[in-house]
Amino acid sequence: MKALASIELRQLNMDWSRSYVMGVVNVTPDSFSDGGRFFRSDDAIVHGRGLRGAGADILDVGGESTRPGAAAVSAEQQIERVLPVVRALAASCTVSIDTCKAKVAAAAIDAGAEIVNDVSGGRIDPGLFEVAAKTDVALILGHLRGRPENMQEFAAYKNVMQEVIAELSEQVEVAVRAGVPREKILVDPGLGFAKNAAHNCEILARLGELRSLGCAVVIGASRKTFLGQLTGRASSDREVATAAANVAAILAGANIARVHDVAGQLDAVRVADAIADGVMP
Ligand code: PMM
Repeated sequence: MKALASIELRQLNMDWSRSYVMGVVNVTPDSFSDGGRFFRSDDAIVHGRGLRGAGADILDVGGESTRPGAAAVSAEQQIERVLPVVRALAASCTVSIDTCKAKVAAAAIDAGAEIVNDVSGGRIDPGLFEVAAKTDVALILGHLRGRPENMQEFAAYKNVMQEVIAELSEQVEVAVRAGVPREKILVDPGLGFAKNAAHNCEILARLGELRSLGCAVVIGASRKTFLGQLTGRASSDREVATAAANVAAILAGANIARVHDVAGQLDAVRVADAIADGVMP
């Protein structure tokens, strides 16, 4: 398979010689996994700096919860929540903006974000492709069917990995036609987004197939519901389960792990990288 092109950002050169860790900074009152603990922007900034200190390569700032059934948040409200946080954190770390909305992406890029992380892969607001094309940011396209408020109604597949790859491939091509450089596009199979626990496990087992798209792969398993279903544990007690999923994902070909507990997951990522180096020539 062709080697992945590196993605060079202002403060980070992702050359894929190792895996990268993206720390989650939710500025929402209702994210399922950190329960709105960082809703005030000052708290979110302190939290983001802590994740950076713990070794995060990227801080993923989001102002809209995408948990199943979550209500949409207007672009204006998202901008009000995330902008001070993006501005403060981008001064010393690579920041991605977690949004499905073009207006929010544009405002966050103005404030210093260098990656747009869209869990809908541009399906909710295709204007996001033009914003990414004009600004030369990196773009993470996630796989989602429907919208966060109704996505679980669409969790039906004959062959989940094949369908995820086909649907992500369509979005990659739309992005390229809109002017986003192919080498700046990353893909994410969207664990939990229109998927049940069995779908998520099959995706993790077959993650290597996603590499056929020629893009770096992002994985977001951290504290998700399916890990609770597998272990019986509450979201605050899923770090071991998260580590297991991250190691499996990295050994199968993931390049970036999106996590809440950077310090803990960094250990798992480093071990997975060493094992991957050991078995891959
Ligand atoms: N999951 C959530 C939010 N953003 N972004 C990417 N790229 N991949 C994911 O799996 C993902 C994401 C939802 O989780 P949270 O509420 O714990 O942030």
